[in-house]
Amino acid sequence: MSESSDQKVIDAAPTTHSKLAAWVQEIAELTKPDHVYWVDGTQEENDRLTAELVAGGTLQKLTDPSFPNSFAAFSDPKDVARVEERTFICSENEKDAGFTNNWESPVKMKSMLKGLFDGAMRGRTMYVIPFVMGPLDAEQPQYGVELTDSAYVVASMRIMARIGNDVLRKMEAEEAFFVPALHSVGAPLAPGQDDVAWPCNEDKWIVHFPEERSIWSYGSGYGGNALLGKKCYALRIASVMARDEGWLAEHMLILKLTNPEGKSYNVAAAFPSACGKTNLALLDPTIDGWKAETLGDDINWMRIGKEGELRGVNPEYGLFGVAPGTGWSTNPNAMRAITKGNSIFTNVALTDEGGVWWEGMTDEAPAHLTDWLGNDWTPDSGRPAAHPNSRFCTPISQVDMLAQEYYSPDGVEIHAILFGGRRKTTIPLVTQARSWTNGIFMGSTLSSETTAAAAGAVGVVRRDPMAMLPFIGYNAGDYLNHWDSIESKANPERLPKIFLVNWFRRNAEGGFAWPGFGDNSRVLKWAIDRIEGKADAVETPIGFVPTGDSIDLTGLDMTPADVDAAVSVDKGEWATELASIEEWYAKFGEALPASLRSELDGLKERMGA
Ligand code: GTP
Ligand code: SPV
Ligand code: MN
Repeated sequence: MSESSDQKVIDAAPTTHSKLAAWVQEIAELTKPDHVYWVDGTQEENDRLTAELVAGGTLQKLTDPSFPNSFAAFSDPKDVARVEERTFICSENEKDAGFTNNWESPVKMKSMLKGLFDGAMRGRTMYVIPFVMGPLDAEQPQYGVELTDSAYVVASMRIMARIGNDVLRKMEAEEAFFVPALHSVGAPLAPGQDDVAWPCNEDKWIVHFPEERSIWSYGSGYGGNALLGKKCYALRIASVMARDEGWLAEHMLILKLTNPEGKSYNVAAAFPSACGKTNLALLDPTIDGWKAETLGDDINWMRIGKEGELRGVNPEYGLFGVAPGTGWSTNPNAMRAITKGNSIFTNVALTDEGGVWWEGMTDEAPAHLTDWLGNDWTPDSGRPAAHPNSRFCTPISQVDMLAQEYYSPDGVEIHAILFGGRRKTTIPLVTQARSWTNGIFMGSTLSSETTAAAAGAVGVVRRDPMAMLPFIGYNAGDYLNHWDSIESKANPERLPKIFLVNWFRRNAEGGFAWPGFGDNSRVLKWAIDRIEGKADAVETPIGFVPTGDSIDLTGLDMTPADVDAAVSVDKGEWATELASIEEWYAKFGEALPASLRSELDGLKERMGA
């Protein structure tokens, strides 16, 4: 970078935040963009950036009036999901990253990354995005600044997080700490070189420095790899902050439920990627008199409140939802939010009317589409029109059922926690934990068949503690210990009750044993009735499951015997499960909390194993 452009960077820095100005200067010198642009977050700016993205071919403006002010983007086919094997936690000590994370020494990693980032933004603009996770009027606003050379990331971050001038002004006034989050698609342009619609690099690095609380992401423009406020900050870095400060940063939806008596309960639920968080967060109850309101669909920051209660806040500002399977019959609330407009769709199919479509949006597929790869598509094509990890990115404020408390910096009291995964067998529809630690045991052994949300094989059972396997920013054993220790930090009377759920169990015919979606309200009703001491349960070795007639089946074509089957605990299946849990726990070595080892021993004893 020449003297004069260095000067330009300093002059252009419209901030009195000296650390921020210095960091932007340092990164501009390293990455050598043509311009540095400070994002103000206004509508005019967004209109300008999206127009530029349309002109450059990254975005396509939708012309179907059902999707006002909305755009479609199509990624490089090699850049369609989070890349877990390229994700690193570079703590000072390898032990602090633990066996669930990739690790490299921070010094080595930084020096390698500095090489990659050297000149990485040539020919591009470096955007400076001041953002805050959670409300700006929080007692301690959690600031971040993302530097990125992707305008698509700017437009998406504007939906997913609170960004821009208001954030910057408040950050300056406090000369506040912020998480420095650096992102480049890793595709510098030589003078005169034409850009492509979706620049990226085959070499991808999603790197976290937990002690420094910083993020360096290189080579991908997609989702959680690039929108750094989301998984990188609000889960991986925040989980480390939470460990140090006595709170929890979790991969959870938050849902407010009000029963027919008018009493409200807030339920948080941790399910692995593409296992139903967004769907449950936008639940349309199928039982009379129950009302559901959305608080969050992916991330829940929980702190202990003044009365020792656990309080949850959704730090995000938008929904980044799996498109396929989101439809007018399965998730009308999501469809209503999406069709209000102001959305960015990535890797979905285009209709001939200039709208978008994906598998499951409507019962019948349109006769003709342009698929996510740009090919003609008809229902006979024999392949999906939308990528299985295609996404809608929509402001959460457009959700009609959004609870007013979403905007409250104090969040809401969490009354119940669900852990859930995608398992064809073994795991009952719902099981109530015997105690807090028994609930932590359930969370720690949570398992799910892998999905398209991450690169790699799909359908393989893997353990995913608290649905946080790809997101725990430190040693997983310490993480479980931290969870267990919440019991002694909180008011035991106010601790949430813990439940294990599985919407995906199969019946003898191979179909789903439970209808799922809106009917999950029936399971939530049972859980809340349990909290109120009203619902019946059977004690099994793994915990309390509903009696066949304690689940409200009104209006469903199901019998109590079907419920019995959906919640059955099969000794044979559990023998296999226990062996697999043993193997899983062995990986933790010394770091496994003794309380969880006793939980496993107790379970084996109860199982007669
Ligand atoms: P991420 O955003 O990747 O973290 O995923 P998520 O946990 O928000 O999952 P989402 O709600 O988007 O659902 C993922 C897939 O699971 C979709 O294809 C849904 O149609 C399907 N799904 C969600 N809930 C249910 C359910 O209750 N039963 C069944 N059978 N499928 C469900
Ligand atoms: C997930 O994979 O859990 C997502 C999508 O929610 S991403 O933001 O890409 O992580
Ligand atoms: Mn989701």
